[in-house]
Amino acid sequence: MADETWIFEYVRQFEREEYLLPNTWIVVRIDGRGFHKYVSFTNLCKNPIRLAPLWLQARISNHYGFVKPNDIRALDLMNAAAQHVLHVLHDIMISYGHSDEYSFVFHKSCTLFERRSAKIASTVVSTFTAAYIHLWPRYFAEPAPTGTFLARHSNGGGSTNVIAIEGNPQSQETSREKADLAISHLPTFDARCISYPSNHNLKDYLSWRQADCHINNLYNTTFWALVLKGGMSNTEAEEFLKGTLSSDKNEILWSRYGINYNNEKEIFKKGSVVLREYKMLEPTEAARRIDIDVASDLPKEDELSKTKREKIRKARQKADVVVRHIDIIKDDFWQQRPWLLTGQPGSSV
Ligand code: DGT
Ligand code: MG
Ligand code: MG
Repeated sequence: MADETWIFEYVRQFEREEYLLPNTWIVVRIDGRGFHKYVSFTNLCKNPIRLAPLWLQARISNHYGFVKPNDIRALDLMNAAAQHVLHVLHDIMISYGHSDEYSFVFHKSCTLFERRSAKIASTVVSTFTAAYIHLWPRYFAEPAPTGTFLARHSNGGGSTNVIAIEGNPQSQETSREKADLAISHLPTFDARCISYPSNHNLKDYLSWRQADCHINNLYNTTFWALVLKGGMSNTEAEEFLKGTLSSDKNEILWSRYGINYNNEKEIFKKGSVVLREYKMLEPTEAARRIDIDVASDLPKEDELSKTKREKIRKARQKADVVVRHIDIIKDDFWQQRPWLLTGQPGSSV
């Protein structure tokens, strides 16, 4: 039988590969599938009777009781899974995530899997998902902390009709029951590869994701304040916010509920950046040394000597992979961290 495999081998000809363009940045964006199903309304309100219709509706889809508008456990878990991906795949220079998504950026010079799109995307997403599932119990063993935005602001706004799990033993119990992952509701992620030809395109891509984080978070924060503190229905809050600008939402939060949006946690407002940490350059020194749009690149990996390749791999392996909640839109971010674009590991911190 073994000798006759050639009879079947023609089937290989049906396989098609997409090779990503050489010398372009490869971004793999992963996104949670159906994550709205993990959200709970029940753990947010001390007055479930008033919100009964909402509550009943939510029970249908809610499973793990993510806290609205942000569940720090869920975000920390996403970040830990992303850190693991950077530890495993040293060609990734930086990643950025918020909500249920993460973008992983491979250096232009990367030759991993001969730049085959399907191999790269599937390796990233399965590595991320495996870590997410493995680490889940570490982040969801405890009920959500009560320091979520509505709880923190419940005094300032003079209103008391909101959260928290702490004040609602029933919700606490429900939350514990839901800590274990159920086979019927295992979190999964999809993935796609995109290649960007210039440093400028790459920076704009990441800026776009961070701007999206800001817009969504401001909207969600205001929306849930109107619903949970202001007693509006979902539809009423949605209508109310139609056509409003960022400044209007900031004003609504402040004047109605005493919430200063600027004081919200950075992780909620800016999302999370995961990168290898080296010694940062002073902005002035950095500006002299690097023009971010034409930053010199490493030669293609296969053009480097084996020794040089090994040296780079080891330096990347040794570096700490850290999580930061900072502005990545401004040039400063890139100028202080030239290794992100050049691919040359910096000096250790
Ligand atoms: P998809 O991606 O098309 O399969 O559908 P979804 O449901 O994953 O929707 P998507 O990715 O557009 O939006 C992310 C959902 O995840 C959104 O409904 C809010 C939810 N989510 C993510 N992180 C948190 C969190 O920390 N707290 C809460 N309450 N919800 C979150
Ligand atoms: Mg999703
Ligand atoms: Mg999403």
